[in-house]
Amino acid sequence: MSDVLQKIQSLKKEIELFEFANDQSAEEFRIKYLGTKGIVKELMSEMKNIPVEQKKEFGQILNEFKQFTESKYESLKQSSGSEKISSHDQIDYTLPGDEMPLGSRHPISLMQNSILTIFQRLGFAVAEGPEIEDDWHNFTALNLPEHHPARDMQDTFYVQQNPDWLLRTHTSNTQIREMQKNKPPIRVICPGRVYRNETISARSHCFFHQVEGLYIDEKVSFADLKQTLYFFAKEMYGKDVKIRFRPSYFPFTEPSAEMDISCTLCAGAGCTVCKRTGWLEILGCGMVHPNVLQNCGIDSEKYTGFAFGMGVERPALLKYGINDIRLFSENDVRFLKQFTSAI
Ligand code: 2NM
Repeated sequence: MSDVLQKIQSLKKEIELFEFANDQSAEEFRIKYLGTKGIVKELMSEMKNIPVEQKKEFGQILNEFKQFTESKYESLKQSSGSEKISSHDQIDYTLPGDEMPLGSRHPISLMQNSILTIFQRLGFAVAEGPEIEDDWHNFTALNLPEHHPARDMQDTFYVQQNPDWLLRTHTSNTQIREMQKNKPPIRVICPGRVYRNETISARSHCFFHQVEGLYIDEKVSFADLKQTLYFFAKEMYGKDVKIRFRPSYFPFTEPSAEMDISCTLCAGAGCTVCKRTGWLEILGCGMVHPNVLQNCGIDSEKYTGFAFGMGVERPALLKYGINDIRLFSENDVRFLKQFTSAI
């Protein structure tokens, strides 16, 4: 019996010193001391070895030990619970959240979107087409004769496996596809990336972006072309901008013209950007050649139309004061994060 009493004494000391370590401590304590295979149960089973005359005394000691253990368990449980509540209380919900890094729109997208928005307001629908195109949609349909220099290997990237395929050299392929698909009136604006086999420098790249427009209906005239593009220039570059048209040549339009705007930096006085001319060339345009309409199944006796095309990189360089076109495709985040806008 004294062996057992000594054991109980040392167990009491052990239990007294039992410390809360984590949420699992209370449960570990319960299993060890109060569980069905725990120490208290084990001591109870000692009863059968105790002489009859000592059973009453042992029973009392054992009961007292059990209560002692149970109250320690209760206090452990409570302290673990209160610990939870206090760590919960320590969270300050008024603190600002972690900042989410916001991306920024690419300057080419910004410029392209401002161009598109102006024409969308005039009733033009945005149309997109493939960057890998066949010879017919990129050249033949556009009235480019078989041996036109633009088809030269030096200007066009051809697909090695099939030389009938190429990387489009302008977005006009999309306008051809729109004319094949739809009946007039047709009013589309076609943005996208185009490719030319050119040496990469600060001024030019082997790929760049264009926005081209097309309007076909009965009685569309050069006056419609001029007013549409004049409206565009004023919306894009400010109401005081001046425009002028110079005669030009494209195989797909007749007559053809180039449109200049008064220099946005010196307002026409003459500076290094406009090479002292006071003018900046911003787009090419013209009345769609009857051959092009016929190639797309549109009756050129009944319908006429105008078309225009402009690059996106040059106006973006001008607007943002950038001096190297290669920055647009280097994906340097220090460059890209400087451009912010809602669209
Ligand atoms: C330009 C200049 C002039 C043009 C013509 C066509 C089409 F498909 F209707 F024939 N699309 N784009 C065009 C006309 C493009 O870019 C400088």
